[in-house]
Amino acid sequence: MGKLKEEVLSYLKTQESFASGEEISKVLGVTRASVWKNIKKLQEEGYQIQASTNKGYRLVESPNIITKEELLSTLKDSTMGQSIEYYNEIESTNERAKAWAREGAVEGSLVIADSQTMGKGRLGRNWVSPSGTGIWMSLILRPDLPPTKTYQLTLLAGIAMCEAIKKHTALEAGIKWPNDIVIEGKKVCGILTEMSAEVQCIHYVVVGIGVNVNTKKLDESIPHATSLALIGNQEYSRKEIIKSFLEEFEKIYSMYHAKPSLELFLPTYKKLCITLGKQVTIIDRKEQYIALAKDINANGELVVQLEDGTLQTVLSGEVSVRGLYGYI
Ligand code: BT5
Repeated sequence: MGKLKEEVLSYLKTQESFASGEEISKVLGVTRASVWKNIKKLQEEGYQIQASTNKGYRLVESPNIITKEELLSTLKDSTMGQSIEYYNEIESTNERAKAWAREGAVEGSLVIADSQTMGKGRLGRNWVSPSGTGIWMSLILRPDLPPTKTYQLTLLAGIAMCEAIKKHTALEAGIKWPNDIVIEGKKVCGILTEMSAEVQCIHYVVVGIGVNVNTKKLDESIPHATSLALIGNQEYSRKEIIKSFLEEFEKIYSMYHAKPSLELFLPTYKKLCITLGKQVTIIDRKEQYIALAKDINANGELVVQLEDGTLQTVLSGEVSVRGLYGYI
């Protein structure tokens, strides 16, 4: 059923005006009754489809929901998002993506959920993922890279998400090294990259991304968080942001894959990186110290200057970076 519904939706999208039931049934090679059945289903999901006895059907408006059909119908020729699993509710899209990757999911496969009951941050932290408001998704990659470079994909995903947010909302998002996307000093998006690898080769990488899009009231447990809607004072289309992200990421990823170096992307990353030039507290497993964030090096590591003047590199994944007086 899903496939035909998706095809009917795709067809209506290509039409400027009405398409008759007969025309649709001919093009798709199905009966008029099944066209009508699928139109009804789309209407139940919130698509406004005008039906006229003489003229046929016309898509007036798509709802602000994320469905697999909707995404697949807008992502025709891309590798990223070519295969999608969608859940109304799931424990964690990263966990499902890892299982799917072990089952053989191809590169670009995407798991999306409307809500997560056990969304994960880094280092065992929790990610708040309520229904109807956010983007909670995990992208499966199978890069031909040494495993030590995997964390660089997090930086690239951050750039792609900033671009997607800017394109769709015109809001200026920055990156708090390494993986938080921040607007007006508050976190709107987090990225969690996980992988399965041997010493020399990567089996798969899962890039998990959470974005607060239309959240009106954030959970009390996350006072330094915000949403695109709270900043921009309007609701945004989750699927358009997902689509823009996948397009941006696909471009960046293929360039990076052709020449696995951050060189081309560092200027953009540094421009977006709000951590640079700030006094930060570095918190790792053993200790906590204050330093000045000076630079991002060619590997994507943060270079900090300690109080005695010595420079030190900080690897992502191992530490948290906090501003001296709060989150950034
Ligand atoms: C992250 O971790 O920022 C990575 C978050 C990745 C979430 C995505 S959603 C889809 C996929 N499936 C998953 O299960 N996870 C990924 P970290 O840097 O450790 O930040 C976690 C911290 O951010 C928490 O301890 C909270 O303080 C804060 N936080 C939790 N939920 C938040 C939210 N919705 N918005 C902003 N901040 C949040």
